[in-house]
Amino acid sequence: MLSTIAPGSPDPKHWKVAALITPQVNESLAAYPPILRQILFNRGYTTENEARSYLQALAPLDASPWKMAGIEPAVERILEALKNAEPIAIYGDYDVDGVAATAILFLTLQALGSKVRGYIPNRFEEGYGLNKEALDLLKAEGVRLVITVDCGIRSHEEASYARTIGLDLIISDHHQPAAGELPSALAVIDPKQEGETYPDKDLAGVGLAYKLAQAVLERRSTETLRAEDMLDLVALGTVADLAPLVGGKPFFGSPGLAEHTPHPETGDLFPGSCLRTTARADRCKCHRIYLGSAPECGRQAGFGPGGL
Ligand SMILES: [Mn+2]
Repeated sequence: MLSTIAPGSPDPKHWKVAALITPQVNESLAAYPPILRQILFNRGYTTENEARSYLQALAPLDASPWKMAGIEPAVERILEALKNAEPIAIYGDYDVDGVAATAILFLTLQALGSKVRGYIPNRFEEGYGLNKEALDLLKAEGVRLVITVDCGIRSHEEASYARTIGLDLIISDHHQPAAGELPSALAVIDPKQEGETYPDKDLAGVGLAYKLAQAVLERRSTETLRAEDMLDLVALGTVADLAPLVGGKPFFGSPGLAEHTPHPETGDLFPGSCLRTTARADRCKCHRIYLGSAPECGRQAGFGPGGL
């Protein structure tokens, strides 16, 4: 009863207590100490196999990029652009997830010999997401294919506009689509779209960019870059975006942090060389990314001129 709370006293706490492990799961996780069993259960790991691959940070077997809706037509179009040497733009976002996602596809397409550029909209002048002026600018530069990362799923009007000015658009975004129709794009990759059966619905924008890069590199490999070389960027974007570290993400996080491949080439791409900061912070842990590299990267990205 509200009247029982003295004026000025803090609101009473409302604890949300997670469900207790079921006897059946308790039995199948018997190899682990009780407290770990309960934590595993709370995170959705209910069998010995699932628990082991989670704890060992292995990639889940069912996480092939080809299981994602939109990947196949997206890869087809990217390969066509590579074959015809068409200029490609990666249209990102100014937050850490968006910048890291842009860097992943930039590095991938650059390694495959593409004329690729990153585009990060200016936080203050352009705001979040696709905008028509930026699309006009890219078109005027000769870009034929625009790939969004971490944005675009609600840009219905801009997607139609891209079509009218002759730009092909691939949307990759992890945000919730609006009810009803998806934007009209050549391909839409979003684990939250209706009918999507891909198991990990909580990938950050950078996780989706990685999945797309992985699929492209499976079809057109190069000696200069492996998808796994970019796991540090996946770790950075995932942790910064507070995406839950379940599903395929421990796999992203663990080798990414352990290998920590520097990407000096991305340093020149983004304002303040924010991604160099990440490369320097070797042997870092999630909390060091979250409290160290990510805020620095976030502070520096998005304050530069739109377009980069
Ligand atoms: Mn994001």
